[in-house]
Amino acid sequence: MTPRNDPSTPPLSAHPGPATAMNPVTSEASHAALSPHQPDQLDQPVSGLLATLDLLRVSRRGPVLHLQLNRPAKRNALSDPFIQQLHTVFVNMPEGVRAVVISGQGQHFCAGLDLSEVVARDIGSAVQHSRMWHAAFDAIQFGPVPVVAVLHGAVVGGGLELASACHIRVADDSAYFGLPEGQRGIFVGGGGSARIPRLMGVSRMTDLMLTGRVYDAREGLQAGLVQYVVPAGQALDKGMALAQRIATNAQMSNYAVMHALPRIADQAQGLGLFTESLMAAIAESTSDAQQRLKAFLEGRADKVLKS
Ligand code: 1HE
Repeated sequence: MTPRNDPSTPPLSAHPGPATAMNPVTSEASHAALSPHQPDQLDQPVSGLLATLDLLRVSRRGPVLHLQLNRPAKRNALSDPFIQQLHTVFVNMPEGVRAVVISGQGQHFCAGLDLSEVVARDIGSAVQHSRMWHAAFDAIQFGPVPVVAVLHGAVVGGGLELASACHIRVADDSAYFGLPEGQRGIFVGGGGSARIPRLMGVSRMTDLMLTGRVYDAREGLQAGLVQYVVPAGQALDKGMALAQRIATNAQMSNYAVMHALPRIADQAQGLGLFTESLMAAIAESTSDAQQRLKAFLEGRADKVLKS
């Protein structure tokens, strides 16, 4: 079986010309994916299409692709080309990448929607604008590989929507979370109403939107917005280490976690259990799974130990 990317929307390439969507998962795990964490590896620049994206700084550390939001003068506010460039990356994932880290340049992760671009739109184009964000963020959530968001400073509005499309969120102590749409006279449009309540519940999101309440990093952790909080300045190291670890998993297992788990959670229990049985059978039938199981039974694999 060769699973494919979910997003059916064509790539919103910021560049003319065909964008080649890679096949995200092969039936055989690459041995590159099994290479151990190498903390001394340095970020390498990428070449080709991804190197031409001016709003993202893209580099690679072994199997991990690092995307830095690169518009610090505007606090990484998400303009239309910014959203298109993010989408382009996830439908043009370089061969051998097994996990992605997204972080922000400057003092803040992301100030959300570029408010200077919000002009009076007719209803049709406003819907299209929101759907463009949906397509890009779906390409992240249901894309080829797991994504770790590294958060610091402001993570607000569309910035929180972007973070919520990622699979793991690591915040440092400087991070704070808000949804100022209410104050701006608008509504979430980047998938926030679907994703954020799944992390912290409708009532907490309602509070943030109605009252303008801002959570600090610890409150974000307690609410379920982030899974890790580390001291200021350490989130990138932590996020990178997690991504390197994720990259050593069997690709089909990662695929199942990203694509099957959230869908099963949305299904009635009977449907979910049936979906689970299919996904479990697919995962354990890969040669990668067979090799890993054999390695454990022969005493060649790590045990699960208390950390
Ligand atoms: C921006 C934006 C932006 C900064 N769009 N230009 N998002 C918001 O409501 C958050 C608005 N931004 C802020 O509250 C603050 O800028 C921050 C707390 C994020 C950062 O403050 P600070 O003091 O570090 O920076 P600054 O001086 O406010 O901003 C620096 C520049 O970035 C300045 O431009 P400059 O030309 O005067 O230097 C700002 O105008 C610009 N800037 N944030 C445009 N967001 C799909 S729907 C999603 C809906 C939403 O995301 S609503 C939430 C929008």
